[in-house]
Amino acid sequence: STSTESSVSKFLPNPKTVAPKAGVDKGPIHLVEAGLPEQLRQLGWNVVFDGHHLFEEISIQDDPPIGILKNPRQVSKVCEAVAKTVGSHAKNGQLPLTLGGDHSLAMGTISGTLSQYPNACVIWIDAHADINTASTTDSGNIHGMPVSFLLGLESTIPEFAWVKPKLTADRLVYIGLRDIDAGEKRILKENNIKAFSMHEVDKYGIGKVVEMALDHVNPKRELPIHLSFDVDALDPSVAPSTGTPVRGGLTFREGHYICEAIYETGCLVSLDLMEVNPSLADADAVKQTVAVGCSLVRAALGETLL
Ligand code: EXY
Ligand code: MN
Ligand code: MN
Ligand code: MN
Repeated sequence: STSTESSVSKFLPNPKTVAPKAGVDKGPIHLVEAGLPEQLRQLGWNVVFDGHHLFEEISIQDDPPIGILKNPRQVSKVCEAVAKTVGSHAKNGQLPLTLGGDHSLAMGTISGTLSQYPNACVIWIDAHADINTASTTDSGNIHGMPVSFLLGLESTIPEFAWVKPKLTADRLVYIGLRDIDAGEKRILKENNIKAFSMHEVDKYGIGKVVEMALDHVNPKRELPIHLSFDVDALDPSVAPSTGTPVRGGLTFREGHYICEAIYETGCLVSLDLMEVNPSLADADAVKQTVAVGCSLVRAALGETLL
C-alpha cells in the first residue's frame, strides 16, 4: 500500500494546512507529480508535502481474512497511522488533504479529523455508500465499509477497536449515490441517514442538493466540515481511472460545484480525494482523471471561476 502526505497553510488570514495522503494505489503520487502542490501554492496555501507514504513499515506478512474481510490487519494499521497524522496536522491548525488510494483510508482521515474537531460533520461524495458491515458485505472489500466503522455499526472486530465510533448518523450526508447494496439500503433507512442519490441530483439540481445537504448536517454553517470525495462519484466519462466505476454519475461541473460550495461555507477543515487508480485505465484516461482530481481539490480549496 502507498500513501502520500503533505501539508499546506495559507499565509493569509487563517493559517491552514493541506496534507495529501494515499492508499493502496499509485493515484496519489500522480496527483502530486501533476503539480497539485504548486497549484495550491498559487491559490495562496503554504503547502507542506510530507512525501509519498508506502507504509512498508506496517507491511503485515500474515494477514488472513477475518470472516471474508480482505487484508484486515494491514488496512487497520495503515488507517490508524493515517488517523494520527491527520489528527496532528489538524491540531497544528493545518488543513489535512489526503489523497488516495483506497476509500477505506477515510476510517483514518475522519478519525483524525474528529480527534481535533469532535463536532465535525462529514459530507461523503460517492457512487457508493461504503457502509457495509462485516455481516452485510458481499465482497469483503473494506473500502465498502469505512462508514459503518466510524458510526460504530461494526464493533465486533478487535483488530479495528482503535476506530472510535465518534461520528453520529445525523452529522453524515451523502451526495451522488447510485450503487447501494441491499444491506446498505437497510442500514441507511434504519439509521435515518440523509442521502442524496443521483435521482435527487436530477430532480433538484446540484445547487439545491448541496444546500439541502448542508441544511441537514450544518444548518447554521458553523460546524467544521470533513469532505470525503470519492472520484467514482463522477461519471466514468469524466473520471474513468477508478476501481469501481458506475455509470450515471456527477458531471464535471456538478462535482466541482460541490467543492466550490463547501469551500464557500468557510467551514472546511479536512479533505479527502480518494480512489484515483492509474493502474486501471489507459494513459489518456489516467491523465484525464488526475487532471480532474487536481481540479476538484483546487475548487475545494478556493479556486474560483471568476
Ligand atoms: N458496495 C460494494 C462493496 O461493498 O463491495 C462496492 C463498494 C465500492 C466502494 C468504492 C470505494 O467506493
Ligand atoms: Mn478501493
Ligand atoms: Mn468510496
Ligand atoms: Mn465509490
